[in-house]
Amino acid sequence: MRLSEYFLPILREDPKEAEIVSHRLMLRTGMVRQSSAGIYSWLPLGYRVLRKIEQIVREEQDRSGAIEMLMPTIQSADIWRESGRYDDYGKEMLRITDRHDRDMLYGPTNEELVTEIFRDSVKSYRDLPRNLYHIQWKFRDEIRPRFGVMRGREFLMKDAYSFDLSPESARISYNKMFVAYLRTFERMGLKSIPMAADTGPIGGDLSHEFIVLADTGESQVYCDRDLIEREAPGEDVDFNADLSPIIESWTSKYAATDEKHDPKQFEAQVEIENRVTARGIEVGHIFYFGTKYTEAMNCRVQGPDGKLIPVECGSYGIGVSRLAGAIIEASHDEAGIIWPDSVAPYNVALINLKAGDAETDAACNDLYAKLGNTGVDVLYDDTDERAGAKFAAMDLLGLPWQIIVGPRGLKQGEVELKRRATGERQTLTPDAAFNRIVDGS
Ligand code: 5CA
Repeated sequence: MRLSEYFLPILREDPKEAEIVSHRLMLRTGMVRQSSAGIYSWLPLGYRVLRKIEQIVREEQDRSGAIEMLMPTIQSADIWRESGRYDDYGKEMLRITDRHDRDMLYGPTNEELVTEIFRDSVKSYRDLPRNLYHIQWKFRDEIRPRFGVMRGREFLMKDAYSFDLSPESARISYNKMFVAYLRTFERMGLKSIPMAADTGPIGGDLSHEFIVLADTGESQVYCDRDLIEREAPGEDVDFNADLSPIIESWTSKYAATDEKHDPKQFEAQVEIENRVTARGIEVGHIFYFGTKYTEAMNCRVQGPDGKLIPVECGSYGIGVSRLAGAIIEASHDEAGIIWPDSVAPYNVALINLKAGDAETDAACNDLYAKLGNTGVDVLYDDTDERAGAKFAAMDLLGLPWQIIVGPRGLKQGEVELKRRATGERQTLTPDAAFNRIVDGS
């Protein structure tokens, strides 16, 4: 993309309303724009990041055996009356009346809707287990939307729902999501920590939150240092194998807890030198709630003996739009964002120091075309801004690589290559710069 043709409304000043660094940087780099309290437009640069995050989430859900679908944002109140949650949900639910005076709502989550679909489509034990997920906008009328996309009213969530015949089988489905989550966040360059959690309005008796450590996190967490230093399961993990040893190693030997729980228990488990107190951002939350919704909504399947069995369920959420903010919280410096390669909106910032100079333009055009043809996404600053402003803007945007091309270097046949994360600079030929980027760091 040529900057001269792009839509990138960078702000020169720090926006006053932003209390935390990710919100400030997302507004300054023109990633998002608030349209009402807690409701955002994703401008072109931000939308690219959102799609990359979404794609990683999707790939890891698919790998674990979950099946993608798409449910609507608007739901009928009837199914929420059936489950008993219509009144419980209170003011957080955005209620809508259609022209026929029917009660509708903008879905804050989808347990009811997916249970209704499953109930009406699946009759036999032979069709279980299944895990259905979608990536769809949700609405929760939060009292205090804040921190930009981190606590919005409208936000993008991945929510998966597992359907099993027995509690043991449901536990296997839960474990698959647990491992998929560890892998998902690791691929985004995040250290996520699973923490035993309360189930709140979703219900049930087994639940974990996945927390990313960052100074501006909303909750105080205590965790074992070993947990922070552990690596997530690799690509070779077999989702059909018994995953309980992996889950055990992340939950019992190591420990994490938060301020809502008794820190005494944590202190009993974790030696003093290993105790870390930090702030955390909740990027995912998984629940096993058994037959809570299926009993209320009469979702049963016929077992091998012909008897009807209520289906065992869990639900599994990831805050897709919140992750854009969480990644910035975890990866930035004074100059701006430092995008991990996997979610960067573009891989390379190509900076032309003398737009209009025939030789410089030609060298830039050549690199732009070659990188583009290799599938490397380039944001090409072909404008006639002064060099200092271009450098500051590109550091602010935080793309993983910068190639700086100017007439003086080109006289020696050279360009400069900079790695944003480390600040490391190298002078080399355009071909060598190209090769280094294509080969990876
Ligand atoms: N039905 C379950 C699992 S699908 C559920 O709704 N879980 S949840 O309430 O914990 O939400 C799942 C994830 O969505 C959270 O972990 C969080 O990352 C994200 N999330 C929740 N509320 C917001 C919000 N107001 N703004 C941005 N992200 C949010």
